[in-house]
Amino acid sequence: MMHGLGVKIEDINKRIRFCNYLSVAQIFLQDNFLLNRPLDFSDIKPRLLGHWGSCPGINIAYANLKARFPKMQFILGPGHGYPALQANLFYDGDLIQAYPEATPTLHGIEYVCKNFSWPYGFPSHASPFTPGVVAEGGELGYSLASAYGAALGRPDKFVAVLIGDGELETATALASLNLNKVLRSTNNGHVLPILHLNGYKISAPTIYGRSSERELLQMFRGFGYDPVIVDGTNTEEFQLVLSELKYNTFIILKTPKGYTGPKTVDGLKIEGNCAAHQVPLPKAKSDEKQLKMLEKWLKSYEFEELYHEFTRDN
Ligand SMILES: Cc1ncc(C[n+]2csc(CCOP(=O)(O)OP(=O)(O)O)c2C)c(N)n1
Repeated sequence: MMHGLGVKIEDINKRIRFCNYLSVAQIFLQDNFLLNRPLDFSDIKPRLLGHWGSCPGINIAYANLKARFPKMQFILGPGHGYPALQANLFYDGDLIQAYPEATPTLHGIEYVCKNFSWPYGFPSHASPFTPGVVAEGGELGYSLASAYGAALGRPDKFVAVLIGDGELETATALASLNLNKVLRSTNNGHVLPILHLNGYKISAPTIYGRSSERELLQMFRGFGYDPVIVDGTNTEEFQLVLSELKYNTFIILKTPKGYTGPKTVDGLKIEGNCAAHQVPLPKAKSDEKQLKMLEKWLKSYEFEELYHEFTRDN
């Protein structure tokens, strides 16, 4: 059903599920990509390498932004959520421009998943081999400055930038918050900064994750923004905020790190914790229990329905 906001909330949620599934599949699977048979140890990649924790928030941000601003330029602070970025580029048919095998078919899905973090395949981080990627990054802190730079002298541009909450602890990112004062003229494009508040870095909470909402709102107001807190798990709320953007809106996007992934593994909290940062089921290739957890996790996205719609519509 078309929402009063002019977008289909259901379609956005489906896209998020699609990209979450593909993110997990890229990290773990070397075969059985549609789960046509029970998952087996031989389906799992021999070396599990990637970052899950950031992916769900990236998928939420990308899907919501694309629905409202199809021509946006998207800048991703921490580039290690690459399975999510790649899933979205695949979904939109952007990846195929550089990789002809990334077709909207089962073969395309196999190709993208198998080649993630694979010798001579796709790297585990955003890189210059990725269509649309200008700077490889690696060092946190430059996303916001890059966004303002991209909009400079380009009134036609809409640049959305997802800044990691760990990233915003760097001096560079913090100082870049002042750039809104330089870019106010009408000759420049619109920059929409989004703080990806998933609460954690690699192995510890972030400062902003432990700040009160009042502290956060006051901080961004102090820099001249009009901050608004968005619950990333509520697509309707996100779309409402996107429909009412002002020139100085600053979105604080809250999602639990590793949202929709395993809740706990061997008693350790994963979802909503730094333990979700990289690979949450590291023993999936040898431990029966973890393999079953992975299967349950993948199945939770009900990918089959999405896959049929995706291959039919493209
Ligand atoms: C300047 C700099 N310092 C430290 C690192 C190491 N590092 C890589 S990822 C990361 C945590 C990033 O956390 P956050 O920005 O919150 O991203 P998330 O994965 O939670 O989305 C750190 C500290 C780095 N890449 N660059």
